Amino acid sequence: MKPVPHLLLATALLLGSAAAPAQHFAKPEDAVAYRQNAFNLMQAHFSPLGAMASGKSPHDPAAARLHADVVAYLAHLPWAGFIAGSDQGDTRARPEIWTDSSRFQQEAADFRQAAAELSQAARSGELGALKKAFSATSQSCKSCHDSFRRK
Ligand code: ASC
Repeated sequence: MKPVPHLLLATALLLGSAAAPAQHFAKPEDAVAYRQNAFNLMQAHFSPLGAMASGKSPHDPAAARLHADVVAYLAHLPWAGFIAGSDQGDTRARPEIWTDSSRFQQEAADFRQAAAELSQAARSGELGALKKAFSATSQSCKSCHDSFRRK
């Protein structure tokens, strides 16, 4: 077993649906960049899983495990970037993130849980499990975007 994915998984499972520690940002735009970078990296590792789930690319269980572990780990990161005052500038974040923050935090927790389950599904090596967990995770992305991200 490769040490890095294993360590990532152990950490992601340990964290469970808990939030990551707070970050310090000198300026609101640094917080925006931080969360956007986390989401961009997540997308880069989520999309090959989608290709496997849809049959656009062959099921490669080892690659799926690595991608899903990375997604499960990264799922903890962006939330710390939604600091007060970072609703301005180059962002699609809606004000509801701050005015309805308990619902936003619940969406984030649900997503971390979905991503942890995606990682477990990928580690089963079963394509059916991967498809199901990919779909559930994708629904979780969409649910949050529908309420909290501008078009
Ligand atoms: C992605 C991506 C998203 C989500 C979302 C799921 O690959 O970039 O924002 O999945 O489309 O509905």
